Amino acid sequence: MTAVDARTGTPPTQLRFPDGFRWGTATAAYQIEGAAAEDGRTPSIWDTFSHTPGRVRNGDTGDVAADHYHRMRADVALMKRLGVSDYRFSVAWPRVQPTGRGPAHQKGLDFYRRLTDELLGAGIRPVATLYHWDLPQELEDAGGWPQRESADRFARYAQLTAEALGDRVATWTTLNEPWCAAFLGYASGEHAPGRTEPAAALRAAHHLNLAHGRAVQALRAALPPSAEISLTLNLHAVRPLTRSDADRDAARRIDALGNRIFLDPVFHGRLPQDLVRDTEALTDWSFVRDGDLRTAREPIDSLGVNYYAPTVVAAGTCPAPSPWPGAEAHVRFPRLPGPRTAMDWPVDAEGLYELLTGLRDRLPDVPLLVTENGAAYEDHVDPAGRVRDPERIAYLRAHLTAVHRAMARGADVRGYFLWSLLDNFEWAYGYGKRFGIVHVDFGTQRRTPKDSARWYADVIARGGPIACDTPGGDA
Ligand code: IFM
Repeated sequence: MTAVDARTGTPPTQLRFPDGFRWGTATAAYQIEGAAAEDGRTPSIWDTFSHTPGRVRNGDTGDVAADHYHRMRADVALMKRLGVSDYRFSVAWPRVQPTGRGPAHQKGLDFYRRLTDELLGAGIRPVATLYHWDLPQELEDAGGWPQRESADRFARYAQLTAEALGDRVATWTTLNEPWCAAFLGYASGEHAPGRTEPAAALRAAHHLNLAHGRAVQALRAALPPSAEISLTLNLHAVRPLTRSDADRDAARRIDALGNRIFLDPVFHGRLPQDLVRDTEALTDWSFVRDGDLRTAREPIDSLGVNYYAPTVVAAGTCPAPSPWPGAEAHVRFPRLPGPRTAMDWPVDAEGLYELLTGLRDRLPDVPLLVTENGAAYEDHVDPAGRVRDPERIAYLRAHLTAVHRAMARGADVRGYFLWSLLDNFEWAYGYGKRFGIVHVDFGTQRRTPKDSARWYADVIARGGPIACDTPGGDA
């Protein structure tokens, strides 16, 4: 941390977020819980995928993960020490409704009853996500998200979960990052279930929107009127490489496939017409039935935004299969110079500012939560038992500064959830990428708070970080 601003020579600015701003951490069930076959849990698409040779680096699976299922109390105690006000976790569908059909499974629900009791006892508000990618394998065997039935099944699961936990969970998110579920899962095949069927991916996206709307209806019926219902999207901060018409058209295509394919149905009850045109060689969209878009537009109380890096787009081509059905012949994603995280993602806090101020303009009446933001770096416990992660602190400081700046310009951001509390199973990358502010030794399950954990606790205690020197980064 600098004593004076490098450019102006003035003392650093202490940013203050408003009272009541929600300071949280986030995780997801398959990434941390482990206990994959315990207490009646059945396999999800991620169990199948991770056990398929060649799908996940190093053959890693979520069988044990961070063993949170057995260490939940200690993990909540860690969060209490951080001082977070909120904890965003996901409920494992195959734990609470094994096979995705039939009645609720009480033993599975009991884990989330214990977790939420523990959180409430620690003064932490539980924020439950219903779907963070663990579709019961039986539902994939029946066709998965490209099949309409999955939306019906999801609504029923939402109802069962809300009936069980609605007395203690006030904030609910239907889906996490449906873009990843649809396009990494069914178009590029990088994620479970690993299919490379671009037309099916577009069907999946529609059925995820429908599932969201049906789940909102089920949640409203099961929860008290005070419940907050939300959806989390990994919106793309799309930037054309240049202002040329060709690059701008490439950016338009990615904005349609990455953002408006969800925003337009959910907030306006319509499909983007340019998307329909762009994808006409793949589908006529006749799977969209009367009333579906009205259902998808069921009102919600806030929008969750996950942001890691911007998406810079130019006219060109990209190799298929890609997560961009119908766009491969029109777009490329140039690699820009500058700092990168261990995921090889650029560090660019300006993208978060652009995203939040863009949403202020696109959806002026919708409160926002930053439901994920964070970075992976190569972390090690040093001989003194300390994990020094200055790059992560710089990343977080820059992004929080961007959030603060967006709020000062009218973006209605109500909270920030750092991804992630713990090092965890980073999907197709396995355990090689560490996003946690708490280091996990996956051999011993020992937890070591990193320097960033202490830094975040300090930020929460002060109500904000020291601003970084430059708007877009921490140079
Ligand atoms: O780990 C993931 C998380 O599950 C969803 N959002 C992005 C994170 C980092 O890749």
